[in-house]
Amino acid sequence: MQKAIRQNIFDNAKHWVYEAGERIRDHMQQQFQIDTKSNPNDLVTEVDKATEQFFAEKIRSTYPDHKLIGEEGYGDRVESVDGTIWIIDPIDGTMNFVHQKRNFAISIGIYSDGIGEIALIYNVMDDVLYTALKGEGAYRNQDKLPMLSEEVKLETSIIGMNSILACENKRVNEKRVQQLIKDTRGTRSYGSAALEFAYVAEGIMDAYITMKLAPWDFAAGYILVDEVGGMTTQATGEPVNVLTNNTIVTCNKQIYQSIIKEYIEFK
Ligand code: 2AM
Ligand code: CA
Ligand code: CA
Ligand code: CA
Repeated sequence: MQKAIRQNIFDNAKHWVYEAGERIRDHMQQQFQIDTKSNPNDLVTEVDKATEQFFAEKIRSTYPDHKLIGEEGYGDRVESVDGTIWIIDPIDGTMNFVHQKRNFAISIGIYSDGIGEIALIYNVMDDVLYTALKGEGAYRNQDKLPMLSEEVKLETSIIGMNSILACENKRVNEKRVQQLIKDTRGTRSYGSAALEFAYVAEGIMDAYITMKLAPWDFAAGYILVDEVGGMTTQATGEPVNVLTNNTIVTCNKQIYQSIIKEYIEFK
């Protein structure tokens, strides 16, 4: 993607993210409708939907040839990575949004012919915007994030994961996951995949492991972590596919091999 074109898209995306964030904060002051999707704990609100619609209208009127993949169904049917694709989660961490009124993010990854070019992850209530442009590094607000430390070791690492991973688990050997928890300094679970990626990119968490993410959960985070020299693959070690659900390991490179080879064992 041409640099000037990319900068124009990024500038608009950033502007829209801040505007969407403001709308979400306003909307939260009023009553909003909460529904469930696949199960009673799978929440969606009218704010999730309104936010995705807001982006869909902006993108379609400004860039009619771009495509959109979004969680709430206002996107396009996208079957190939050709062209420019916006992959958007209007609210990542809806359960946090509903229950905690914080710890959720707007996540936008923009891909050109399958290559991740632009990432924005906006922690709406903390007003912290993580951004990245391919090859130009990653930022937390105005501050450039340093490359991830080469000194990181598993025994002093903090690892993000959902507690379900360590319980009885159909996909991976939970005994190995429990051993990983014992062998690291500690675990965290923030409830927003996009923010967990951002924390890995920021170096305040050394890995994030999960058995199921949709494209809108990881599209931005993948680009952000890549820009600080981190590693992201499926938990099998295979490359991530941005058009499908994936298992994900994203982490500091120093501990990647150990996590994949010694602790994640598919049944
Ligand atoms: P959401 O809030 O946008 O639905 C919670 O641990 C994280 O997992 C959030 O990023 C959440 O995104 C995501 N998530 C929730 N349900 C999911 C599902 N069925 N598949 C993949 N990711 C999911
Ligand atoms: Ca959801
Ligand atoms: Ca999500
Ligand atoms: Ca969401």
